[in-house]
Amino acid sequence: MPDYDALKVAMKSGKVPEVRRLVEVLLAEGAPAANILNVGLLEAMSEVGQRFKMNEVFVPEVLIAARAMKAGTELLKPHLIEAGVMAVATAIMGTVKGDLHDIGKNLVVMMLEGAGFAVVDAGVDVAPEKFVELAKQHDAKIVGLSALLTTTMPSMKTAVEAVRAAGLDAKVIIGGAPVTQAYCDAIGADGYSADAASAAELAKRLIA
Ligand code: B1M
Repeated sequence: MPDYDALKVAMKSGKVPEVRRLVEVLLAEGAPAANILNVGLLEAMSEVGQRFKMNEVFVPEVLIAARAMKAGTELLKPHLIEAGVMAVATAIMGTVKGDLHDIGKNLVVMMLEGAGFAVVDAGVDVAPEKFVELAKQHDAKIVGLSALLTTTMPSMKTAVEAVRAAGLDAKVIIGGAPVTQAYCDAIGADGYSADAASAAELAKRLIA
C-alpha cells in the first residue's frame, strides 16, 4: 500500500526536493500517477487552501506549497498523459483591463490548478476580447476575472457581456477585494467568491 502521507507533509511544507523524491519513490513502487496526484498532491493543496481561507496560513505558505505541487505535477505529467488522465476542464484566468494587480489572481490560478483545472493564465490588464479569444481557443469552461480597483470593476461587466455575446459555453466567475456578490448579481456573472480557495470550489461546482 503506497504511503501518501509523507508526500502530503512535504507538499504542505513546500519541500520541493522531498516532494520530487517521494513522487519518484511512489512511481517506482507502482502507485498510479492519478492517485499520486489526487491523494498526495491535490488533497494536500486543498488542505492548504482551506487553512488559507481560515487565516491559519498566509500568502507565503500558499506560494511555497503551490511551488512544491508544481514540481510534483511536472514529474507526473508524462505518466498522466500516458494514462489518459485529463484535467477537470480548462479555465482562463486574468486580471481585467486597466488593472495590474496580480497577487490574488495568481493565488486563484494555483488553487484552480490544485483543484485539477488546466489553467491558462491570461495575465493582467486583459481586454474582454482577449478573454473571449482565449476561451474559444482553449474550449474553456470557466473564465475567471479578478479586479482590485473600483475603477476597473466595470471591465468585469464588459467581459461578462463579451463572453455572453460570443455565445461561449463558459461560466464567468469574479472576485477581488472590492468585488461583492451584489456586484456579481448586478453584472450577471455566474459566481463570486471572496478568496482563492472558494474560487476553486465554486468553479468545480459550476462545471459539475
Ligand atoms: Co494597488 N491598490 N494600486 N498596488 N494595492 C490597492 C488595491 C488599494 C486598495 C490600496 C489602497 O489605496 N488602500 C487601492 C485600490 C483602491 C480602490 O480602487 N478602491 C490601490 C490603488 C489605488 C493602486 C494604484 C491606482 C496606485 C497608484 O498608482 N496611484 C495602482 C494601480 C495600478 C493598476 O492596477 N493600474 C496600484 C498599484 C499597485 C502595485 C503595482 C504597487 C501593487 C500590485 C503588485 C502586484 O499585484 N503585482 C499594489 C498592491 C500590492 C496593492 C495592495 C497593497 C495589496 C493587493 C494584494 O495583492 N493583496 C492593495 C491594498 C490592500 O489590499 N491592502 C492595493 C493580497 C491579495 C492576496 O489579495 O488581490 O484581494 P487580493 O486577492 C484575494 C481575494 O480578493 C480573492 O482571492 C485572493 C486571495 O484569497 N480574489 C479572487 C482575487 N481575485 C479573485 C478572483 C476570483 C475569486 C477570488 O474569481 C475569479
